[in-house]
Amino acid sequence: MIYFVTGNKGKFVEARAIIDDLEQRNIGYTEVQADSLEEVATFGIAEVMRKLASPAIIEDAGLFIDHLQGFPGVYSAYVFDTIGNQGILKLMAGVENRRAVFRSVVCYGEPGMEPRFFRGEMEGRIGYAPRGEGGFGYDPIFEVEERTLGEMSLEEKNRISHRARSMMALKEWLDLGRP
Ligand code: ITT
Repeated sequence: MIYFVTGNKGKFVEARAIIDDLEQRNIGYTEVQADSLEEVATFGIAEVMRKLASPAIIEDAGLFIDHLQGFPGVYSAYVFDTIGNQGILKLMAGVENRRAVFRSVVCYGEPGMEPRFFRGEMEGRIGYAPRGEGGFGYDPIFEVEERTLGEMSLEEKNRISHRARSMMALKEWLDLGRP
């Protein structure tokens, strides 16, 4: 059994559909201000290992918008909680280049072991208005081939998402016996 330390139920449900053996723990950790998702995760997993001392993962994810030079990126959680999807749509008003990428970095820790990282990405576009009731966070404004992630079922999102890819990479490594 592996703990997934996150306060985000949506993330957990998506990850759990790929790796059976996960249990959500919402014990929190400090998200340092850093330039990369990896750096945030490195500090996070060290803190989690001090608290839990058992196999655990954390995940840092972010939305990187081309036209905004990668913003909100590592600030995605703060930006979502402040200006939200409407704020992003405002920043993108009248912008033609709507290309964006979701990135996920999963960090696996175990007592006495160097942390391991697993990454996933998904390309898409920022829509013009929120659509769909599914998913969480930026899902209603992120389009992949005409539909937003908010309009997809969990199974559909998990066929293409950044998180599904990083979690699949973790799963493969676990299935190989953690080489
Ligand atoms: P934890 O840190 O507790 O895991 P969090 O929601 O703060 O939960 P992140 O810092 O990784 O997680 O998330 C960055 C932001 O990006 C946050 O607002 C999420 O809602 C959003 N986000 C992450 N993955 C997403 C996805 O698959 N679809 C839509 N939004 C997503």
